Amino acid sequence: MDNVQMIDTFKAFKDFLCNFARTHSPTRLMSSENTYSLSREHCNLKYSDILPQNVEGYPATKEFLMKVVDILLDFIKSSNDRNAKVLEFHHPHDMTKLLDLDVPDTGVTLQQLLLDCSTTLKYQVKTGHPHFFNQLSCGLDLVSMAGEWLTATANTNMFTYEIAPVFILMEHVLLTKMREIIGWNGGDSILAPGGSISNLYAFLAARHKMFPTYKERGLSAIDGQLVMFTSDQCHYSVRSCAAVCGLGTDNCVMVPSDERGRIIPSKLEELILERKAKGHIPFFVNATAGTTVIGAFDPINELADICQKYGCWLHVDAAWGGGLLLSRKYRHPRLSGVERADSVTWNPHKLMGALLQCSTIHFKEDGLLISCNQMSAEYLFMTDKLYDIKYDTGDKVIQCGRHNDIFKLWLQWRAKGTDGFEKHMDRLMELSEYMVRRIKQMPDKYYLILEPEMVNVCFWYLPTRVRNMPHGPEREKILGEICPILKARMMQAGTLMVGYQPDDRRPNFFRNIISSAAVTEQDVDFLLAELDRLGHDL
Ligand code: HLD
Repeated sequence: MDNVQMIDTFKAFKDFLCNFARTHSPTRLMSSENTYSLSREHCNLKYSDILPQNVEGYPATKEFLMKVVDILLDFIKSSNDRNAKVLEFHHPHDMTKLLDLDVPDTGVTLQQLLLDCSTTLKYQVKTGHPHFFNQLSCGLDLVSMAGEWLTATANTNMFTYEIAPVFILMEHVLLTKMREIIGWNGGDSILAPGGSISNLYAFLAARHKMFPTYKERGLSAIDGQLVMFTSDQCHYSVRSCAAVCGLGTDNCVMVPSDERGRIIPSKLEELILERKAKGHIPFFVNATAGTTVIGAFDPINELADICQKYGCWLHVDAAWGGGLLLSRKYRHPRLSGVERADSVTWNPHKLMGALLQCSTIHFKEDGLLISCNQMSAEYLFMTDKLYDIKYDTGDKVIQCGRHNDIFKLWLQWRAKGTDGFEKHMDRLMELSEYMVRRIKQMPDKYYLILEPEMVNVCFWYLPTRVRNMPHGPEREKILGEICPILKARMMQAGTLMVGYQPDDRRPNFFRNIISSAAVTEQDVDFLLAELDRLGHDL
């Protein structure tokens, strides 16, 4: 065999292997897999054949990444296809068998990685599907997603201006704008990994403001028992501040709420006085703007009066309801008085539809974040840098590394404009009002639990057998038992996802969330018809 023959034989063998790999892959699960096949030239390549390891590897790098993009585009397409399922449910035990999750000693080919990517998305719940109503963060805003793609590619840490100059300036501009929308001039803000951590930042700043030496002296800086107050409907992260920060959850006082889920201000005052009488130090009140389950808004002005009277810090947890600050129609009375707060949590990844995750915490007073959290690590936050070091935001936080959560929000805001966000907020509220109207038009099939203040629509589905029963505790018990069964049917059918939970007043009920730009009136009609189709015989 001469050299040419040998090369030909080798090429033929390589082609055979290539085709074999394409058709016999153990995770060959996508019917459209061939679309994701690399060219013959590249199908046996591995990570080391592309950039950065192989400086000649740009053509293969490009082909590989373009195929990844094809996989992502197909996922986006099917997320927006109302005939496609929201999910393909398998129990963990069965799902494990469908996947090859092993991380091998010897790495796999790029071709296998493409199959891995497509298999991963095949079994992922499509949270951007118009029939996904399950979480406060629903939907897939494609401009924000484009931003996230760019963020991933830029792959930078947000602690210093020197490695993230553009993104740091974007944070500065956008957070200033958000504070203006709250109603403040000046102040300070930071993006945090989620609403819970944002609330923790508020707690830390409040304690620092009242006891500036706590940072150095710890517990000995406080002569007495600190107490915080929040409603019994608040997000659990508020209580977790008391556990994490040394108060103990017994010193996070849960104030009763009214039948609409709003804190009762007179009860708050009573409880503050009760604790003061014991010699405790009330210092922090949390108002929730948009409770997680019911979507209730605490009366901020009334709480601000009480905080003023007793010298407490007022924090507004508007992680959920904050988006409504952008709507002239719905902002008042829900968020009236928010400008009187000392701090505000506001998550653009919820109602505003920014990609997960994007959570902001704002302070009326500038300088607190830095003096509270600064540790002055000399290897990162040198004070003799070439630029104004106030742009090194990393020392304002208790984390070190910070993910870039700003670009996706900035790009989305550029696309929509503030007006576009206002229209978006109004549309979500109108769709929720539409859902409430439809529910009221079908009293035999649906029971509205309360008039919503937000896009949380809480209701029971009434199967045929309970339709003639008078509504009372006995029927509520049956309806509560039905929720998990109906939810299981939804997930097994794969056509719909709506959440359910009990609360302290009633057994399980459904909580529908409309926070996706994909949802239309027809989708609301589909949701109600599908619940009936799946649940009438329960
Ligand atoms: O704490 C919660 C956060 C989110 C979210 O970011 O989507 C609770 C929920 O959602 C929820 O859907 O109950």
